[in-house]
Amino acid sequence: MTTMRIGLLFGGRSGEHEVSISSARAIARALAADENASKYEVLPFYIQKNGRWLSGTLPQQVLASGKPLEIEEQAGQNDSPAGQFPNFNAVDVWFPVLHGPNGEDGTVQGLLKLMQVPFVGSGVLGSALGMDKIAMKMAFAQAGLPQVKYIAVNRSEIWSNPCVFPKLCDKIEAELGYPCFVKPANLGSSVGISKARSRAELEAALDSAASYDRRIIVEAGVVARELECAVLGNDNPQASTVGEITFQSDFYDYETKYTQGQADCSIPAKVSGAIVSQIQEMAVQAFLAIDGAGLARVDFFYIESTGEVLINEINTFPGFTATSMYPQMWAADGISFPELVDRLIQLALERHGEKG
Ligand code: G1L
Repeated sequence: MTTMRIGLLFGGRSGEHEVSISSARAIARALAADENASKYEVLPFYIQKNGRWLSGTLPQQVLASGKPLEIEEQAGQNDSPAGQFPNFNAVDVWFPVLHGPNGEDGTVQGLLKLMQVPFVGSGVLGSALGMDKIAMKMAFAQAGLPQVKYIAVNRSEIWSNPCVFPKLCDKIEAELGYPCFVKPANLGSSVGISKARSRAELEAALDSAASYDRRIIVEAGVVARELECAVLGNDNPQASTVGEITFQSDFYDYETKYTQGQADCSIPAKVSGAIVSQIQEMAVQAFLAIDGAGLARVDFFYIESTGEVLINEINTFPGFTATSMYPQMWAADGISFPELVDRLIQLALERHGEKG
């Protein structure tokens, strides 16, 4: 049997550069594990923080060390992003282990699709909808999935017209109230997110979010438990055991939670079988609503006092190290990390073979 060449595309211009290196390392290790080693060969391609593409031995070094490659300020042929652009004929299946606001929001998928090569994960539409919170919520609403109340805002409503801004704040107060959460619509970054408890805080929060993204979302605050479910598949996706994220009470403020990730997880979540079934069903619906492919992690709010389950968001690029939630939830169903990586490659080939 000839080995299949797996192109690992990692690093990238986003704030998640280091996370991308960790995930790519975990995937490379899984491809070299006993059950996969005879089937696959890893070819790493590394995008530096300045956007320059590298192939050959340097990406191997980055994978081995787990550390970003320092950027050398050398003028020359290699400065352009396409410096050492990959030879697309040298790879059988791609793993785009990239995320973030700087061009990986469906654009890398567009490049791979244009090159007519198989790749792991969602396509252009699914990746783009998974990245933009406003478009994602519109897709969820259309699918009839319950979610927290929200208002979509454009930067121009905040910055350009002094008559519009007070009206916008009035509307947010009337429809959402306090506390509410103001976020850049682009999920790639955790920066620019704030909790508003008053008019003054709302005004400051909107101004801050507008400096990060043209599109902004304001969400009503809820007191809820946070549950997650992993989805795997293409046209007939399967949902995993449900997990719960808990936050140490001392750190239970929004900023800390999202910037420092002070979280513990418990798998399976301690909730009733009925809640588990409801979440699994909603996770699959959400995956189909955004045209997901391969994998996604779907996050929920569970309001215990009323029994309500609301969808929070879908992540088509979940954390992907051996200790991340996504692989852990599948591990609870008996799917090991190397097996998960193997299945994702099979799903990529399956999707590539279909028309459209
Ligand atoms: F290729 C997969 F499997 F679809 C894939 C790609 C990227 C899985 C998970 C990720 N995750 C990330 O890239 C990251 C957000 C953890 C780092 Cl940038």
